Amino acid sequence: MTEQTYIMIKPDAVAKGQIGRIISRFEDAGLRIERMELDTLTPEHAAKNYAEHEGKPFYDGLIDYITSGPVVKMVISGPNAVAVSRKLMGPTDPATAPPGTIRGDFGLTVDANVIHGSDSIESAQREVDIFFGNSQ
Ligand code: DAT
Ligand code: MG
Repeated sequence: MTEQTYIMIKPDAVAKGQIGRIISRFEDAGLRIERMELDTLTPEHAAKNYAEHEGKPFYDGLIDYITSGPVVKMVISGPNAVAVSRKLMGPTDPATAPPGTIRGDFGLTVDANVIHGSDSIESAQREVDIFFGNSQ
């Protein structure tokens, strides 16, 4: 089933010049880029995106990091786009993400883990609306 998902290349990867190679992973898999924008997140947008993590020990650092420089915001679509994107990204911590995954190949530590991708169809709809919708 064709789905949409929200993908965001994080500030560390943008700063390291990895945008093109990361986008290629999605295109190589056959997924389609529907929307794309380079942008620096406001603390308000960052807080909305990461509301589920509020109160956790890493939350303040996560908000500081994700607003620290430009990110690439994307809407990506295709069959099973949510699950396929999560598979291409790999596990949350680049230290344990296998080679061949985006986090395994382009990152080192969990606090700067290269990329965000929605974890469910519901999250994807919410996140596309936060970053590309009228409520932006
Ligand atoms: P994911 O991004 O794989 O969905 P998550 O939703 O559990 O992972 O966490 C959101 C982000 O928060 C994650 O991409 C990086 C950061 N994070 C998670 N756990 C962390 C930790 N133990 N220390 C530092 N940052 C962490
Ligand atoms: Mg998550």
